[in-house]
Amino acid sequence: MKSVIIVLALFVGVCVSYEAGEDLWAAFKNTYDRTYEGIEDSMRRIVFENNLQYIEKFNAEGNSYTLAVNKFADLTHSEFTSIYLGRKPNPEGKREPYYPVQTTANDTVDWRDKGYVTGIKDQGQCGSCWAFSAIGSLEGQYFNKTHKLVSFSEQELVDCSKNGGNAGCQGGDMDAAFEYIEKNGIESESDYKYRAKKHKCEYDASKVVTKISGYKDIPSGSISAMHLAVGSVGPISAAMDASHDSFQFYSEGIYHPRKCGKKDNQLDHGVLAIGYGVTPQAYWLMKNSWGTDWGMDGYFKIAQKENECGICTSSSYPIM
Ligand SMILES: *[C@@H]1O[C@H](CO)[C@@H](O)[C@H](O)[C@H]1NC(C)=O
Ligand SMILES: CC(=O)N[C@H]1CO[C@H](CO)[C@@H](O)[C@@H]1O
Repeated sequence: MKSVIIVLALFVGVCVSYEAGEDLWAAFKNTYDRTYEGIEDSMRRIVFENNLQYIEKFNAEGNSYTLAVNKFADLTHSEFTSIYLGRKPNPEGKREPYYPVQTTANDTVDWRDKGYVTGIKDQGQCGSCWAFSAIGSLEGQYFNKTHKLVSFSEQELVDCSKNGGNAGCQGGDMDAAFEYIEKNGIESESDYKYRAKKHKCEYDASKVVTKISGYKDIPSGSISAMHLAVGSVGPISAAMDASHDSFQFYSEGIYHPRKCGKKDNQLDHGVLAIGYGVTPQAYWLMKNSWGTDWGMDGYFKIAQKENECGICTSSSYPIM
């Protein structure tokens, strides 16, 4: 039963809060570039936590040496020996970190002015924010490449992307969405319309408009790297902690709640950073997917300082 709950907690991904305790596991995966899915993820997490407990207990005993979490901390001892004594693992992770090419960007940026951003969409009663976030940065990069602003299909991701724990209306992750698009390509919104409900996959390869060659992750937690990315690359997909009561009722101004998580496991909403500004304090300009009748005609501003609500924690964009 416990494991079922853990599996569910891991499957829902972005859009729904995780249970506490996931943060160390998330940090480990981030540091060592692991991508696990579903049951494998929950199993690895249990192994990791057992090892961590072992290490902590060991160190607390005050031995003549101490232990530390390293790249083997998600393996049982027998796996470690069977793998590393004669066999190498085949890590699936293919995240490419983003390294800024430019060292400066404009003080104020709004990609809507450059034609990179489609109109506000509405996810409806479906936890598909992750799909909207991923599609948003894809639309920007597609515009950069083709100078055509095309609305792409969130529904294809909802129905067809089951990789990386993506679960349609039950939540998902933007990077996993990119991996799906890299493999299968993406159809336009007009060919594969949004239903706000998971449906059987109706993917049609002949209708694919574009593929991507991969995606890049902004170095986790770096406000300056995020600033350069948003300032020079285009709209960037971002996850945030949207669990504070006030966000539901946000209207305008710079969002800066008293309590807001920054850790990956606390980020329950997928959004799109489409620019930034400095007045009256440094903020990110964000596109949401809750219709135009929420926030500032569907948009909102959020404070930059201290990586507010984790905007810089798990952000990324596709490469074409
Ligand atoms: C930055 O400012 C320059 C000069 O005003 C402008 O030409 C350019 O388009 C701006 N870049 C962005 C991303 O807004
Ligand atoms: C803003 C942005 O990403 N611009 C890029 C668009 O694509 C060209 C290459 O085709 C890049 O040189 C630009 O930097």
